Amino acid sequence: MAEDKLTFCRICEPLCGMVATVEDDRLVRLRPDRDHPLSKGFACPKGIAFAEVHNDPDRVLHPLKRRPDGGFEQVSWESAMADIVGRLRRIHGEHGASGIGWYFGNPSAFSYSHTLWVAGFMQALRSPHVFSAGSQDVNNRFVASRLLYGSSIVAPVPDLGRTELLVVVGANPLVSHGSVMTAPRIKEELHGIVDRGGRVVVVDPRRTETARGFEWLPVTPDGDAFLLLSLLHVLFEEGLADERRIDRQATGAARLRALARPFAPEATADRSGVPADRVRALARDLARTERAALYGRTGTCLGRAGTLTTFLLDAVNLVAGNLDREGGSMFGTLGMPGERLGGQLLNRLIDRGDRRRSRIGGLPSVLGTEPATIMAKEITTPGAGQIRALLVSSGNPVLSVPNGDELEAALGELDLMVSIDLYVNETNAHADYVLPATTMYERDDFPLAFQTLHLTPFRQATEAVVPPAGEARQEWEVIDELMRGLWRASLPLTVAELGRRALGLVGRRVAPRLAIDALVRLSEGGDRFGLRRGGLTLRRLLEDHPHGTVVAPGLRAGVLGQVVLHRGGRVRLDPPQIADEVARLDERRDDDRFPLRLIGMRELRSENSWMHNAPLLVRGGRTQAARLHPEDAAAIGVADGQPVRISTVHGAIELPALITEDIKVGVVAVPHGWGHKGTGGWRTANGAGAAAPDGGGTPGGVNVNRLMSTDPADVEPLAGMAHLTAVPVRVEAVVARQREPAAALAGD
Ligand SMILES: Nc1nc2c(c(=O)[nH]1)N[C@H]1C(S)=C(S)[C@@H](COP(=O)(O)OP(=O)(O)OC[C@H]3O[C@@H](n4cnc5c(=O)[nH]c(N)nc54)[C@H](O)[C@@H]3O)O[C@H]1N2
Ligand SMILES: Nc1nc2c(c(=O)[nH]1)N[C@H]1C(S)=C(S)[C@@H](COP(=O)(O)OP(=O)(O)OC[C@H]3O[C@@H](n4cnc5c(=O)[nH]c(N)nc54)[C@H](O)[C@@H]3O)O[C@H]1N2
Ligand code: SF4
Ligand SMILES: [Mo]
Repeated sequence: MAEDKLTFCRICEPLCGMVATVEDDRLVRLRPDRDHPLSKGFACPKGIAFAEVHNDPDRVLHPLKRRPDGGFEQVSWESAMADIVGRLRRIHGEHGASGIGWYFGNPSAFSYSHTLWVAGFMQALRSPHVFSAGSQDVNNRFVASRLLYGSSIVAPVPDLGRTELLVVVGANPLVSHGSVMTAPRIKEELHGIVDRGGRVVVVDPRRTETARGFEWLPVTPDGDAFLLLSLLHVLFEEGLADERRIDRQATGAARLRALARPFAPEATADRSGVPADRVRALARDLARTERAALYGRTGTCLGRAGTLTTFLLDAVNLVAGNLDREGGSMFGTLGMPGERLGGQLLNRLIDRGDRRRSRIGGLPSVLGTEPATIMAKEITTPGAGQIRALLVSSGNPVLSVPNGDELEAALGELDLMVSIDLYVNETNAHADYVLPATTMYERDDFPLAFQTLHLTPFRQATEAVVPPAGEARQEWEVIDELMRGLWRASLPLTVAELGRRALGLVGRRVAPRLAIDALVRLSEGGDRFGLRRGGLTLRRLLEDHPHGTVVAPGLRAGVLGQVVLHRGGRVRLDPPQIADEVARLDERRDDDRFPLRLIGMRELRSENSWMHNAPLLVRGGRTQAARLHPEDAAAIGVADGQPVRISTVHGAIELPALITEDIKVGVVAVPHGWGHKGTGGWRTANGAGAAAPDGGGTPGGVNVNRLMSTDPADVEPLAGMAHLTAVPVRVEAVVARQREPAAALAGD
């Protein structure tokens, strides 16, 4: 019998409400939840197509073990776990904790139990080698926040519902649906700004889907720091800075002003690609519009100076008088008693881990994770601290981190590799074990990581809507078993384990949902453990509010004193690290061999590397193509649909050109997440993405990250961010002779 169950999507950050139709414990259909207070019946194609992922015949449903001939065979959980624990013990004995590494990918952020248990495990093990998708995504945000606010975990969000001027820098919310902010129906939110008589300006090298709907301000890739310094220059020098608010909210403004002084718009136009008069006009608008906000995302994170750029975005908001103000850039809080103290303790813990420098390259850690760019070298470089065993959960770093070829080769050198995933992908194709994970609809959940990023404070939790398929298990259960196996084998006791013993919890599972119940009860709308009658508990949230519940009508202004942990609750505008980064801008040199700039882009029907196996998402013929301006195409003599070769010193890829006026001259845009070359077990993805008119595409697409550098000198120094946008490249037409291998693969 069919039954509808209420839940929510956890592929990307809007967390849209979903109705799952379940028949005999099988998920048969997903549709948007019309009664969800925020998403109100919206879901994107990926959210709907997830039913195909869930029921994918290529999904891994049993533990797989590598056979000597390289293939996989099905084994029992018992034998897999016993072998893994035994080998980890041996490696730990011979090489110490730092012989063991863990990479956890993007989907882990959407599972509270997964995140908490990986962190707990690696903390207990005390290995420095924890890696995540963060160093390819957002770690610069955490470091900029640490400098500005004294807290790594504070991030402002643009108050879309009340702003009159939104400046989007390096984000494409009409496709990505918004990131580092949770705002379902974001397209409507943006149109709402214009309907109220306001404006949306999109600063991007490409006239994106978002830019096309609003005002496009083209920028040179990686020119943002120059543009932002010039905005500050104009705000200060034209007397537009909101001095009263600055005095109240911040320290170090005089130094920031001095830092921005040499960056008059006339002096930076060359570097930012934005004409001086437009910069001056924008600065004036930001200062004079009552409610204005600047918002930046991956386009501002993945260049050479992501921490600086993110720092400057917030600084412009503050100096123009738009920080911590309705309609401006605002801070979400949990509304918990003692939240500031809790933040202080948490940050102290984070800081302790983050003071470490990596063995290779001496790079910083962020939230306890090292830059994934150096993961391959940490595996291949001999000496104390060399990684011998790697665990990968919900990640596909061969396609997502710089230089996938180097990483792939490195994986072959490991003594043990274990992955927990839904699929055999291009990364865990090299594993000794692939352990089957539950999908999001087979686990209970609460979006822990996104609680303070909601533009409308909101709580929703879900139970699993179906039992695990096959022998799939939740990540935390696997990790729990690993931990118990290792400690039973009497690894040195850690503080965490001593705590467990003291609490009499030895041999007992502490379910992660206990922690979530406490958070729901203590935060806004919660029952405060009985002090507030009728308030939320996790159980009430699940039973009485299956569509979720809004806990406050909007974000509150005037919370800066609470969220900022620097002395006096004031934002710090003059950290020396930022002055150093500004000085470093001068060191940028062009290389005539690589005259174009490569940028990334996301596609509506992809989610990084992992949804190309869903027939609904790849139907109709999709081509992974390189967007190129007609002038650049003419210069190399390539016509629309014909193949181009893009190269750097690190590698080369070939894919069809898509010639378009919607990109700045000198810029080429290529989507990431492709490059399914048949090593992974996803049969549809391996053939997708090649539908160019003349067959110039490669089935499975190509991995753009083959072009990227893993030289520690190319890693952003403050946050260890990978350099993935504004990458200098050469683009050439592919002559027929050169492209035989691709053509052969395409079968023509
Ligand atoms: N459909 C879909 N949605 C997704 C994802 C997906 O793969 N597909 N991925 C999810 C994930 S993991 C994330 S992190 C978010 C990301 O969310 P967004 O950051 O909003 O997504 P992008 O489309 O990568 O937008 C980055 C924009 O920056 C521009 N850009 C590139 N270089 C520069 C530069 O130097 N300066 C400026 N100003 N702009 C630049 C690009 O042209 C692009 O438009 O999206 C999430 N949502
Ligand atoms: N050039 C370039 N590279 C980029 C980016 C870019 O903009 N340009 N963006 C970067 C960004 S923002 C990100 S977030 C990274 C993503 O990088 P990764 O996280 O390394 O890769 P994904 O492609 O997201 O792969 C996720 C894996 O998790 C599996 N999975 C999905 N759901 C679950 C689950 O519930 N449990 C488990 N155990 N597994 C699951 C999928 O099958 C897939 O194998 O890519 C980064 N790489
Ligand atoms: S935008 Fe799409 S993928 Fe993202 S949460 Fe909503 S339905 Fe899921
Ligand atoms: Mo991401």
